Amino acid sequence: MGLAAAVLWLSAAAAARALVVPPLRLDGNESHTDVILMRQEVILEEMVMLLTEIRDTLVDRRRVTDEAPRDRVTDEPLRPSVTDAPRSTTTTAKTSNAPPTCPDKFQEVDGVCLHLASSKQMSWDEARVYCQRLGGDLVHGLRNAEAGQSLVRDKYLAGESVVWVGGHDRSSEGRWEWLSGDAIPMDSTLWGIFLIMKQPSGGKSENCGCFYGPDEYQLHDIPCNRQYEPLCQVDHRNG
Ligand SMILES: [Ca+2]
Repeated sequence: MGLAAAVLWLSAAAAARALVVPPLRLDGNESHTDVILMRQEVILEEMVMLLTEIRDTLVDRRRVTDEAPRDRVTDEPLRPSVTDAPRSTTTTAKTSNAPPTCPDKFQEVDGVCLHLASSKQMSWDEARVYCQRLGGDLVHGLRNAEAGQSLVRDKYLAGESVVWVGGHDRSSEGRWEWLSGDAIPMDSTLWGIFLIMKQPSGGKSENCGCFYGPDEYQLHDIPCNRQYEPLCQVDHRNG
């Protein structure tokens, strides 16, 4: 996601405005080190203010969605993407009329057996274990991920949650792949944008994939130890 990078970028702009630094000593003979420390303090104050604004915005959005009547969720139209990227391959979740072939707790979405563990917060590794105990793993594969994206969008209002998916670049930094081993192309329409940064943008500190609610559940990279809900996938019982 690159939050730290975003904050540093914005703080650098703020620091550029903070060219007038008050003298640290009464005699005005502050050292070069003193001036540098003062400017660093200004930058840190700007960073705190920016992070506070981001936190307050997220809290407000969470409060609005929490207060929304749940029976309105399914009537909520899909909102336009922040990226305006084409979503031609993303469809609304459809439940098959065919006899159920998915194991308990799983539902069929566009031919895929999926389970969204709502209200269960855990790390990416813990999420894998959770899904494996149900006989599957975190959702993986482009088609399956798109079905999962539809499920999450239909279940939640935008911005309400963040969901783990089975994409990562742990094997080789910058080379994203599904747990199946299939590559996730950098130009995939699944990737979203955080602030001004096209995802993935977190480098070595962000190696796990999630569907990020504030960005219409587009794919983002994020630290693997964050606590989110698992989106599990399992094979059909008869397939
Ligand atoms: Ca990475």
